[in-house]
Amino acid sequence: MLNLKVQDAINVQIKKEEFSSRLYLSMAIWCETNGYPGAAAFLYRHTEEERMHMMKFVRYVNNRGGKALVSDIEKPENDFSSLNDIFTKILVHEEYITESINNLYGITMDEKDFSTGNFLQWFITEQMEEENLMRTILDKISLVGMDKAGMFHIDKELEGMATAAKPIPAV
Ligand code: OFO
Repeated sequence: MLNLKVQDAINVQIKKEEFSSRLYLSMAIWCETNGYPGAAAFLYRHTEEERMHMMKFVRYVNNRGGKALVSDIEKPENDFSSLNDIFTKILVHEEYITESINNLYGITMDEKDFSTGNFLQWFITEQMEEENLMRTILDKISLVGMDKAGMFHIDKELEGMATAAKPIPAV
């Protein structure tokens, strides 16, 4: 049976993962309607990844004899000023999620729930990878500044990343 404190903390994380998915969906829509089809493809994929994260937590809670919770969720921001604005906000958001996963891990250690701690290792690695990826993209965006041709290439590169990415595993 899953420790109740851990279950409650995971249910809060489920809400955050769902919010991440909806935030990236909102960003993808902005990109698609503002001439960045590659960034849109990249972010549509990221939307699905976040949903997969959410589902991983949902299935984990239920499989451990607990009950996952679907919560009310706030509306994400839906107007952005540029790709730079979007990727800056993604990085800030991912840093917040990393902190949240680390806090969750801290709760599992306090509660001596080592199985959940072990389960969280996947997310800890995932967060490091996501932060690195977003930092790399943001560096490139900063480098081209307002240059339209540079932006076009970044958009193409993001499209390539979306196409080359492995299929999202079913949870
Ligand atoms: Fe972006 O990793 Fe989940 O939230």
